[in-house]
Amino acid sequence: VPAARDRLRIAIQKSGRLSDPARALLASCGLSWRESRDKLFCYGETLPVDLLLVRDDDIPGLLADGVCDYGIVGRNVLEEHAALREGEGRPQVSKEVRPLGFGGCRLDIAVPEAWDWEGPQQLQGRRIATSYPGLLARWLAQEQVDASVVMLSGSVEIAPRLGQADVVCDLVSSGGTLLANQLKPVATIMRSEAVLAGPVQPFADIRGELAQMLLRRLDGVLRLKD
Ligand code: PRT
Ligand code: ZN
Repeated sequence: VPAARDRLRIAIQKSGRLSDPARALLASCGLSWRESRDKLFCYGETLPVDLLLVRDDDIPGLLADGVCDYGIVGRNVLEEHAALREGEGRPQVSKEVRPLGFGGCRLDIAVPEAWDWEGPQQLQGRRIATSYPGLLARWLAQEQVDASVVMLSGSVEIAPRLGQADVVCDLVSSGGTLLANQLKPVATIMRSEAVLAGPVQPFADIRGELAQMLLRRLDGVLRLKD
């Protein structure tokens, strides 16, 4: 059982695509912070809501360990963590609470431009490079395709040219990166955007009230946006 706390802690990406919009969104909810010198921790001034600035990949684990109460992270990262947990037979302790409307992208299968795409069965026996082995394995099982997953933490699109894999499963937004690597998207495994992730279980201390207030403000801001 995690210790009682009287402040909320939200993890956001330290630097990357989601950092600025995440901060801007929370600021428009009326939050402000006094930054610590090392800028890993921002102490909430207007409300007892602090920020932890981390790598996006660390956010699901920080939530699962109860180090943070909420996180702003790509659905792709959150769901990958959930898929790996599920594979290990561990229960889910965090979930998507709100979609946030920025950071949109797709997790796509992309094949060499010259391929005539006939469907997922064409991936049978192939090597697929990805940074999302959990989500890919889940999709392959659903499509009843037996393929080998080559885990790469970056530069996935170059893997076919390097002979490391036949096709890729990677995030796509404009499609420019695929094009530059002579690949074309043929199937979408997941549609993603930034989400607010939070606990499955409600808070048993004052954080419950803080969370309700935060969500109320967030809903107001999100409603104004669309
Ligand atoms: O340092 P840290 O680990 O925190 O950052 P990171 O480099 O892992 O993450 P970052 O900032 O690149 O991405 C954070 C999140 O942004 C992702 O988890 C997605 O939810 C979301 N997002 C939205 C994207 C993209 N769009 C995107 N295009 N993440 C990555 N990309 C990549 C894509 O894979 C391709 O290689 O950007 C490249 C360019 O994409 P195109 O299609 O526009 O050419
Ligand atoms: Zn990352």
